[in-house]
Amino acid sequence: MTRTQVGIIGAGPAGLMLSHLLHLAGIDSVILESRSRRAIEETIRAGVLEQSTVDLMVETGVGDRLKREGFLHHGFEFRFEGHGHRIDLAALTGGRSITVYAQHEVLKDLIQARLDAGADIRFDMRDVALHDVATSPRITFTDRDGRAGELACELVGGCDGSYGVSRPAIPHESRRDYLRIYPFGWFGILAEAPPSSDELIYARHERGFALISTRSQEVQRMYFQCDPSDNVDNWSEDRIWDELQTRTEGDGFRLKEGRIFQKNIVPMRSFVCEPMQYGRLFIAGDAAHTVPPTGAKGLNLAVADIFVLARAMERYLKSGADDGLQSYSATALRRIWRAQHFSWWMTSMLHRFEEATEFDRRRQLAELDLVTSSEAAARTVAENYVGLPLT
Ligand code: RFL
Ligand code: PHB
Repeated sequence: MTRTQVGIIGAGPAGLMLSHLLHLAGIDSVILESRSRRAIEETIRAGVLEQSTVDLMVETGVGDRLKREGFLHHGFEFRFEGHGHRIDLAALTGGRSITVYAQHEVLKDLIQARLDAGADIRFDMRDVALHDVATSPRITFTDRDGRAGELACELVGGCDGSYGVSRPAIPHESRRDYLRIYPFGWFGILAEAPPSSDELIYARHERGFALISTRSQEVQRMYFQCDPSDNVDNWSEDRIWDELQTRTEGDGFRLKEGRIFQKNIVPMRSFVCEPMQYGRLFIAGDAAHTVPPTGAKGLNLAVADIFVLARAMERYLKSGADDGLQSYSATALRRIWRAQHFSWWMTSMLHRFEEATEFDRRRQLAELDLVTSSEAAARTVAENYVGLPLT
């Protein structure tokens, strides 16, 4: 049996950041993770970091590589009806911006920092299960050699993503789930090509949504709306490029094409679990909520939850005061619901809905016209996209 102050399930952005912030406050934690370090460091997911995520990483000493290798973007483009319209994030938000830096690079930096500081991170753990979370929590697991283990802790950080064991450990009668499933998914690719644009492009087209993002001067990340039950093998390179070129055409714009070396399809959901706590268990990040990726909020929300949770845990463990822990869920949920609204709004404004009438389509275009021609409306988009300050 191992003892620690905070037992953390999951070594994603939420779990690693929690362990990192607790360590800086002098608090011990152990992370139990079901995947291998290599799998975590190679899974392709998010790419956009809000200003406050970047600031937190830099201020807590894990932002050196991000500062060197991340791409600072001061704007992005909405593209519809064959024309691009720039949203000047910096001008509209008093100088705030976003940074394009892949999630797995954030994870590499956090894992390295934790291991350098002597952290106990256990990868490849199986059968992770929670016990007695209402009173004195224990976590049982099977390690990579097949041996049973047990971790006793004062508090638990449930940071194990959408399909983990933490959320189900909150009894049904003590929580409420809110769910919306969208009738489409995103087809994502990585391609060996130079950037086609200096900034991200969110395109609305009669054939559906497309997003042009980037990873480096040599690798580009792009997505297009698809049937969530489609199979990536139905899409040849030529078919993918035709679709992306069509959905982004206009003003003489052409995407620079190259070899596609990764393809995947992501389903789209909006989900919130309330409250995000039960007894001594506190869930954070995707374990508690999911947003469709259109607002680029998932990773950033996970970090924002942890910013609140780490302080509350520190206060409790150092002084016994549990007011921060008691209000964790309510504090985090305010930002979460605003991000839910923004992500839903961006999704509804940019995607093709099969059941949409001609009226719906004209209204959708009028909305895009509004956010690209009214400074007040553009500012609302920009403030939400760069993210609210951490409080
Ligand atoms: P994670 O990253 O899913 O990490 C959870 C970890 O827990 C482990 N785990 C377990 N460990 C032990 N026992 C168990 N029973 C376990 N079950 C699971 C998992 O192996 C994993 O390592 O959750 P976390 O930390 O809350 O982080 C959330 C973010 O990963 C997620 O919100 C973002 O990736 C969402 N997202 C984006 N977010 C952004 O902020 N900006 C973006 O540009 C952005 N783009 C995206 C995205 C997500 C995407 N996909 C693939 C869903 C683009 C895509 C395509
Ligand atoms: C990405 O680069 O992966 C990305 C960018 C913006 C989004 C979602 C994903 O809204």
